Amino acid sequence: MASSVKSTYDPVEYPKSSKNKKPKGKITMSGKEKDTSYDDDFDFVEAYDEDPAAADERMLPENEAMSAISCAFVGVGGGGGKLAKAFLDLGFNKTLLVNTTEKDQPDGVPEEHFLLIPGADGVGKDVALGKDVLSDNGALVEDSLRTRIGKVDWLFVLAGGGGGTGSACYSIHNSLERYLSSVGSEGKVVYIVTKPSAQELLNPTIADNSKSLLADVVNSPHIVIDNERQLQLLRGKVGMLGMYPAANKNFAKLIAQVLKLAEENSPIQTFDSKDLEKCLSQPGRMMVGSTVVRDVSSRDLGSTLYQGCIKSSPCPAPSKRSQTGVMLLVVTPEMAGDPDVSNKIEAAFSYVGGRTNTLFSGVYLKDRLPGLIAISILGGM
Ligand SMILES: Nc1nc2c(ncn2[C@@H]2O[C@H](COP(=O)(O)OP(=O)(O)OP(=O)(O)O)[C@@H](O)[C@H]2O)c(=O)[nH]1
Ligand SMILES: [Mg+2]
Repeated sequence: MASSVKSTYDPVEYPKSSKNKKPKGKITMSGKEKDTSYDDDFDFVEAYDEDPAAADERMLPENEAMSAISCAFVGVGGGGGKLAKAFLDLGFNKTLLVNTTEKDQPDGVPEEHFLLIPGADGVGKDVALGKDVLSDNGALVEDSLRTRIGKVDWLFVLAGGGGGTGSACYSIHNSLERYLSSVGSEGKVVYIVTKPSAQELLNPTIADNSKSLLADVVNSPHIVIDNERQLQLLRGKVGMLGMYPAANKNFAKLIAQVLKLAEENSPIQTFDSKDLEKCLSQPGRMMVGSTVVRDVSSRDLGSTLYQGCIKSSPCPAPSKRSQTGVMLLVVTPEMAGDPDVSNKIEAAFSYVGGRTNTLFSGVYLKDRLPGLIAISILGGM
């Protein structure tokens, strides 16, 4: 029945002059008239016999990207929307872009993925106004998630810190949680928020907005993307114009890879969906990073992998000892078959294990790789 719940915001179409027309038979759930010429004693059987309620045509198609957990992405504000688009581009169809204006929306996103919050045409970096507008429309957001996303377990909320809309995203937190529990979800809301570049932080409004967002999400599971770090990693590799799209795409691919690997089986060591959920539900900040090591004969492979993931991560470096740590390695069958490399991989896990309270690890085989690939997540910081 959930799919027949009508949005309170839908214009209700009342049938014209239906007042005086009394239906002859009984009207069934599908609105069709039913023959009532026989006894009523057994009419209950047909109550269970209805065609399933027609799927809501606004329901977004299922995700095509492989993932160990059922999830959706909600981008709030301009930057959040662009980040969300990067996930949509990878096949996460359960993606919704929420904004207070139609103007700063990324191109190439079909209309059904947009949710325009009425009441203000943008909030012009005013986070207090952003919070008012968003929280006034909490029910609209909640309702749209139910009708367009349907049932998922995990909700990733993406927002650019610094602006007025994205920085206000936590004001709909209760609505998001209500939506999740109303669909019987077993996951949580995970925030992915950006920190403005050094140049942008010189502006006090941007700095304050960003600070307020970071304070809002501090006790929720969240990932901070440091735009300064990210831009520095990409400077010289892509032009100004392509900087954010390239950065967003890289980040989305990194997260998508984690979601996918947790779905795959490994003949060596599997990081499964329960492990992933354990990490994602850890309150506090998460850091995600990856690296590739071409020379696997390196003596201190453990520190090379761990430090490499931290150094090339778009997230700020780990601030303290993490509660949970994940080390996923993707190796070629040759590497896995080499006893020397295998020993070093074991040592690498102990190295990371010594730096986190609970270590989750996985080793996956792939045929053609540029080297040994490591993806690490440190959580609960
Ligand atoms: N990583 C990343 N960060 C972005 C991107 N676009 C914007 N940002 C960052 O997000 C910050 C906030 O900008 P917006 O998201 O456009 O602001 P907004 O949430 O729409 O807020 P208002 O326009 O004031 O309503 C910027 O200062 C940038 O630091 C993007 O595509 N990727
Ligand atoms: Mg904006």
